[in-house]
Amino acid sequence: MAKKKLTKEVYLKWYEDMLFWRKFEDMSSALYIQQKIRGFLHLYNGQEAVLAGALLAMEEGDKMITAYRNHVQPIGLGVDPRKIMAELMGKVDGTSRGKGGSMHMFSKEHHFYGGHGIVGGQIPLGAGLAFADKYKDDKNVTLCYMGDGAVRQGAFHETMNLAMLWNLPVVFIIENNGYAMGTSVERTANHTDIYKLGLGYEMPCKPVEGMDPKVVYEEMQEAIDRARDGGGPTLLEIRTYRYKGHSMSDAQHYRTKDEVAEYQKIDPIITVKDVITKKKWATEEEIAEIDQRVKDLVQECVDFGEQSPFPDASELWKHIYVQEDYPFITE
Ligand SMILES: Cc1ncc(C[n+]2csc(CCOP(=O)(O)OP(=O)(O)O)c2C)c(N)n1
Ligand SMILES: [Mg+2]
Repeated sequence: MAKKKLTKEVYLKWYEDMLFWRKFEDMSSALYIQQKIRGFLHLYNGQEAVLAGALLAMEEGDKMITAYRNHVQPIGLGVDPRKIMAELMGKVDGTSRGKGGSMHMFSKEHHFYGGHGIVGGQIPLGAGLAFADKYKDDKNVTLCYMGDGAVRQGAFHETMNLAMLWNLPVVFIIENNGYAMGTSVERTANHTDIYKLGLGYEMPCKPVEGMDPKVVYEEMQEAIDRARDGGGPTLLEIRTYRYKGHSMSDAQHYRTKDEVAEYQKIDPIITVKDVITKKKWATEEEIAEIDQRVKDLVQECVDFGEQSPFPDASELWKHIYVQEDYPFITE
C-alpha cells in the first residue's frame, strides 16, 4: 500500500491523541497517590509516538497485543476511555468489569488482546493471533509489542523461529525504553543493538527512532504491508524512553534527572506541535481549544470512574471457569 499522506488532519489527530494519553496517564498517577487506583500502574509517558505512528499504519481488523504498559493502546484503538478509567479504579463499568485492573485491558471488539503481566507472555500469543488469521485466510496483521527486557525470555526466541518457519503476518515491536525495571539494556546483554536478534532467524529487522510518530509510521507501514502481502514477519526495535518510573513504586535510582530531561527535549508531543505551528495548521487559539477538550475528557473519565460502583461481592466467583458446574465452584 502507498504511504499515507501526512496531512494537517493526521498531525492534529496525533497531537490531540498523544496529549490525551499523556494527560490521562498523569491523572491516573494522581489517582494512584490518592489510592483511588490500587495495585500496579505502569505508565506510557514518553513512548506515545510508538503507538501514534503504528495506529496510522493499521487497517480495520488488524490486531494488537502488548505487555502491562497497556492503558492507552485500547483507547487508541477506539475503546471508550471512560471505561479504561473505570477499570483502573476497579469499578463495574470497566472493560473487564473491574476485575482486571491496570495490567489486563482487553477488547476483542476493538482487536486489542491485552494486557499481559508475565514478561514475554504475550509474544507467543501474538504469533498465535497471526497464525489464526493466516489459517482462516483473513488478511489481517498482528502487531505484537514487547519491552527490551522481554527479548531475553526463551519464549521470544521460540516465537521468532516459528513465525519465520510459518511465514506469519505479524510485526514484532520491541519498545526499547532503555530499561527493564531498573536494569539498563547495557547490563542485560553483551550487545545493545537488540534488533540484530532478528538476524539469527533471517527475519527482516531494523532499529527505528521512536520519539517521532512520522518516523515510526513510515517503518510500520512497510512492515505491515510486507506481512499483509504474504512476506512474513518483521522485527522492529523502536528506540523510545519512559519518563516515569517502571511502575508507581520506583525510586529511579538507576538514572539521573538529566537523562530524563534530555529525552523530554525531543518529546513527541512537542515535536508534533512544532510541525503544526511551523506549517500554520492551527492557531494558538485552536491549539488551546484542543488542550481544553483533552482536559475536559480526562475529567469526564474520572467522573465516570468515580460514579461507577465497585463490583458486588457475589461477582468474585464469576468469570473464572467457563464450565458452569466446575467442581471448585462453591456457590
Ligand atoms: C516472567 C516474569 N519475570 C519477571 C517479571 C517481573 N517484571 C515485571 S516488568 C519487568 C521488566 C520488563 O521490562 P521491559 O520488557 O523492558 O518492559 P518495560 O517495563 O520497560 O515496558 C520484570 C522483570 C515478570 N512480570 N514476569
Ligand atoms: Mg524496557
